[in-house]
Amino acid sequence: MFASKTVTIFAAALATLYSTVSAAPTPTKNDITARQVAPSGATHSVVVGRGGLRFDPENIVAYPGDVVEFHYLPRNHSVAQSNFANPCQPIGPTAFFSGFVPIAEGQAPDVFQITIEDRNPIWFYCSQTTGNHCQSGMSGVINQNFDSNEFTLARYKANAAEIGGVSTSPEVVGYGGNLNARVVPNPNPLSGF
Ligand SMILES: *[C@@H]1O[C@H](CO)[C@@H](O)[C@H](O)[C@H]1NC(C)=O
Ligand SMILES: [Cu+2]
Repeated sequence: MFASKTVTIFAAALATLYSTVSAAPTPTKNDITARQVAPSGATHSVVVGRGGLRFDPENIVAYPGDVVEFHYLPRNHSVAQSNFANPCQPIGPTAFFSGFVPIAEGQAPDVFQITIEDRNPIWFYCSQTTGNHCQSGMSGVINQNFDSNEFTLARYKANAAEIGGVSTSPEVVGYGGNLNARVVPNPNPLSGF
């Protein structure tokens, strides 16, 4: 449903572009629509545990319809959804959760995916309590509000270190409500990072 709507809008924008190709190059409303719609469907890979207790990248910009895909490096990490106000804790019963992924070498055979549905910030953390990963800075955000000096990833991490307490894991693996969280086979398990 999303895809066909996207195609329709994009086709309309393209038609407008072609019909105005010899006109003055002033941006039109339709040009702006085309630029906003075009990024849909991208997959953003996040490497869990690259460079120590962190996600890489840890600050992601994604559009509705994009997939964020988590690949795990060795140790025993997880990906869990929180909100800004309660770092290192599940956002509630709808929180997405990858489960723990212990791995000795290479990349885990499975990846964890969510599909972005809007531009609202999505906060996530590793809920590993052995070594206090979240309190040590293992957290990230999708679509941080860059107009705010308050709701930043740096502030989330500072709060996690200060008030994160002992991390809690969501009870259910997967879920994530409309984000449609799921564990799927790693499409490229032999690739290095
Ligand atoms: C991974 O971490 C979880 C949560 O701390 C723990 O229950 C599990 O035993 C660990 N697995 C391994 C293989 O260390
Ligand atoms: Cu971790």
